[in-house]
Amino acid sequence: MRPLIVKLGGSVITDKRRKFAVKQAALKRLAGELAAAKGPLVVVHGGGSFGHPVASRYNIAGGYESERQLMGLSLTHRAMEKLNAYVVDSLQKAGLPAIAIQLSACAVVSDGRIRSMELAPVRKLLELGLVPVLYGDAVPDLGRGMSIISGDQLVVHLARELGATRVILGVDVDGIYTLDPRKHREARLVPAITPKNWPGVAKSLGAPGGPDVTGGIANKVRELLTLAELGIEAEIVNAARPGILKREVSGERGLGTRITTG
Ligand code: ATP
Ligand code: IP8
Repeated sequence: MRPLIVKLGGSVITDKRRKFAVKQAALKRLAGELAAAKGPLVVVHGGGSFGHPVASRYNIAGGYESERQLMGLSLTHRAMEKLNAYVVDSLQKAGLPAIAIQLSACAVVSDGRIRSMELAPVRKLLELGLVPVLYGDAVPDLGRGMSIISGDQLVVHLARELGATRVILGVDVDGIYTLDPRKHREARLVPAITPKNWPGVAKSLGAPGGPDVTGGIANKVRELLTLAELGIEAEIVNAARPGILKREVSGERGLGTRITTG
């Protein structure tokens, strides 16, 4: 049951400039595009304007410092649950039997990294033909008390443990550029990132477009490079452009930035 893993970036399903603003139309379209996938599918989504502003306000990513963060952890998770409900609803409406999985109930996290995860239920869901939906979240952390696990780190862990056939990350730009394409007109799309050209590309990358507590685009690539080393190909594509995700889940390649070993 080797699944295809698709992440719907927070930049695509929410408006990162406005707190708790879901992009309903985009979500509906994306759910329809995902329905074109053949075979086992896992969907992961990011925090966008739901998880990030709350996590940032309470500095959850920095670990436990004071009692007020307890409410912060609770509120961050609740914000993510609300976004997740929109995602699951949309997938169901598109005919996909989606089911949410809560990260803090199955992952052991220490110092901001997933150390292990109970995946037997996820494997069984895939075997049955369901679509597990996971998301970046605020979680208890055995080292720091609490931390944030990004959807990107989660995708990489799942891909490794479930032996994914492929990983597709949908964002709101055409892939990875030499500079933030929203701020620099001279930014150029990088069609492929390898361990060899990564140090050069990494140097020029810009900051994320809103409060991002998990490191933005550079962190995304860093996580995906660890997968490439295991022979699992990953691609970052523009899911905000209608049809791109559908083509990718149908087997097309090279519509964005490929992360490979070269
Ligand atoms: P989330 O973490 O909430 O799931 P996401 O995965 O959709 O969000 P971001 O981490 O916000 O995506 O990354 C996408 C954003 O990164 C784009 O909107 C773009 O403006 C910004 N960005 C900054 N630097 C670059 C770059 N060098 N190449 C591509 N995008 C960049
Ligand atoms: O948006 C982080 O996941 P990401 C989720 O994939 C939270 O970085 C809770 C901020």
